[in-house]
Amino acid sequence: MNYSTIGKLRHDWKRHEVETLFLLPFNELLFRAQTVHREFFDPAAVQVSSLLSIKTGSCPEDCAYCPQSAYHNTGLEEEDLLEVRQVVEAARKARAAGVSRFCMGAAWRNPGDDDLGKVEAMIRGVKALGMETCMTLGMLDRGQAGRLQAAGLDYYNHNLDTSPEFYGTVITTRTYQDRLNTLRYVREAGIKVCCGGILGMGEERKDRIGLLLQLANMEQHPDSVPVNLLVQVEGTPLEAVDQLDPLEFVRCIAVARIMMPASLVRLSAGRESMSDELQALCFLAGANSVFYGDKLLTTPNAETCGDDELFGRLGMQRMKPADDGRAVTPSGDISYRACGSS
Ligand code: SAM
Ligand code: DTB
Ligand code: SF4
Repeated sequence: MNYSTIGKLRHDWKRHEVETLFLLPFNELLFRAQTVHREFFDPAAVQVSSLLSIKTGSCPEDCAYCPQSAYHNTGLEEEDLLEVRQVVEAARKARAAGVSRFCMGAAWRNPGDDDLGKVEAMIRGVKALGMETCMTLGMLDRGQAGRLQAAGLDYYNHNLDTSPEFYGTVITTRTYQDRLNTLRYVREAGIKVCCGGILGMGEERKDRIGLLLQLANMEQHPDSVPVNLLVQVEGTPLEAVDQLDPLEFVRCIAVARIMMPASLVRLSAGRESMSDELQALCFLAGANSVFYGDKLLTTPNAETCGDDELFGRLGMQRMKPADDGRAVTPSGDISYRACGSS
């Protein structure tokens, strides 16, 4: 691969090129990823999203990683679709905590048309607060994607999760093509795409490469790429899977940054189990977005106090809504309050 092509948006990545990136000495890979990152983003800028589960549990899909699948007994407390005012209130609190994007997730295979009215009202209510909106509701048809766009939805999260080859060992109730179809309807409707995957599900490097190839060779790169580290939940089939080498996780972030240089790469689920130093390496490798807040959808997230402290220690500045992260001018104020101090 020609190093000088790094930094340009490409949609024709070949497997052998990605394999070559993974085989680089770690420091060389991180240097290249950080170089690309700086061509497209202010390296001190971090985009901060928060999550709310708007409908929890008893999902008809059999995703082996997910605590919300009705196929697994995880002791999760189920909850029907929340009321619009509950959702807007949660978003208001998140905004007050400095969050720019509010992501709402539902444990559905697909939304019913009856539910969409309420979901549209949620989008309008959260947008009225001046926040970016993101929804993840499962599969959509063209009409539903159009309705969400008309309600003002900014992003739709729909993950490919892993390679096409490994997909069937993790999920049997839908196909990779189902996922690609929804992603196409979302793009065609004019909604920004948030699409990534989960690492550490027992897949091999070739599957991680397969996922990255799918994402980076889309006609348009996903605007946001969430990279989740599996949260191993008791009662799911993946509760005891071998843990991924943390440095392999960092390599994946770096390769994602190089392949999709203009996308937000989000250090997503799994941060609770990561040290500050590992997260700092992920930021160095090009991650520039996180989920912030005490909870992900149903599992605990890294604590907000610890995150504030970490951003302070690393001199990172939060992006504002609609900020593209290209030119966040560091304020020079990198003071921070340690957790627990008044
Ligand atoms: N039901 C919708 C769907 O599957 O698209 C939306 C909600 S689903 C929980 C959203 C994403 O959460 C999944 O695509 C998966 O990538 C991620 N996820 C679920 N359980 C996870 C876990 N235990 N660890 C890491 N990521 C997980
Ligand atoms: C994404 O890629 N990760 C988020 C969000 N998109 C919806 C979800 C993580 C869920 C982790 C398990 C849980 O809390 O239920
Ligand atoms: Fe349902 Fe989404 Fe969980 Fe799969 S990942 S079981 S579709 S909530």
